[in-house]
Amino acid sequence: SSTDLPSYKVEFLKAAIDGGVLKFGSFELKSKRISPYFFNAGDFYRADLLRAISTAYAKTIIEASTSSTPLEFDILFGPAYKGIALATATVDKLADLQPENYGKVCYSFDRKEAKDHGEGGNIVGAPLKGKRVLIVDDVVTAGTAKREAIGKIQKEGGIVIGILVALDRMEKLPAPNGDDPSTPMPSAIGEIRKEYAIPVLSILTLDDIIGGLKGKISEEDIRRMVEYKDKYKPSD
Ligand code: OMP
Repeated sequence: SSTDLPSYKVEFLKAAIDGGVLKFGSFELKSKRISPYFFNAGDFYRADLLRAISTAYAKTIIEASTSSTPLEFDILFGPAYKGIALATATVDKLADLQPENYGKVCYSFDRKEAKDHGEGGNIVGAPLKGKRVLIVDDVVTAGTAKREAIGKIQKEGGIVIGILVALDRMEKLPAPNGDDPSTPMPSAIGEIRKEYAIPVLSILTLDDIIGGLKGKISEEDIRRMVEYKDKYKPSD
């Protein structure tokens, strides 16, 4: 139930529902999967909602940093475009909450199109070369977008130490045979963890949403989420 979640996660989930960021219906994903729910982090554009998500990211980072595997980083990297506002707001929030630890943390993001005049380059914000970089982004489904971000950062000489997303949809990698749901495949997020040997953290998982929203949204929406979860459940 929602009472098992830390209060900042419950507040974040509430903001996502109240702000219409989390929607129910039928949505085609980047992976072509048809999902009964969609989480659009681009909809956190109102001041109170932006604060809700930057607070939740910052608290997830702080919580992870007091655990056995502290997250030590120099730069929060937000992939363009949605990640730009998220990384910038989160850096500000971290410095607000813990100025001693995070007062000098930097933000950075990529240009969608390389600039060939003026200062040039593919990155806006802190230069990545030789720096420890934590990626902040919206959602992981199949993991494709995160692999692209890691590639861009490594090309600039940055060291990716982890990924933080708002939502882990808990889905499996796409199967090579046209993503037939009956083909067993490992977890998309789990494969990124293994392949790059980095932590991948999320504010919420699909299980948190299902648990947190029971009794708060229609039983039919819950049933369709559970059914979808089962359909794309990882084999590991
Ligand atoms: P993968 O690259 O398949 O992991 O998809 C993740 C991306 O899909 C995110 O960065 C979003 O651009 C988009 N997305 C959402 O924003 N919210 C969702 O609930 C689902 C997706 C998606 O298309 O899978």
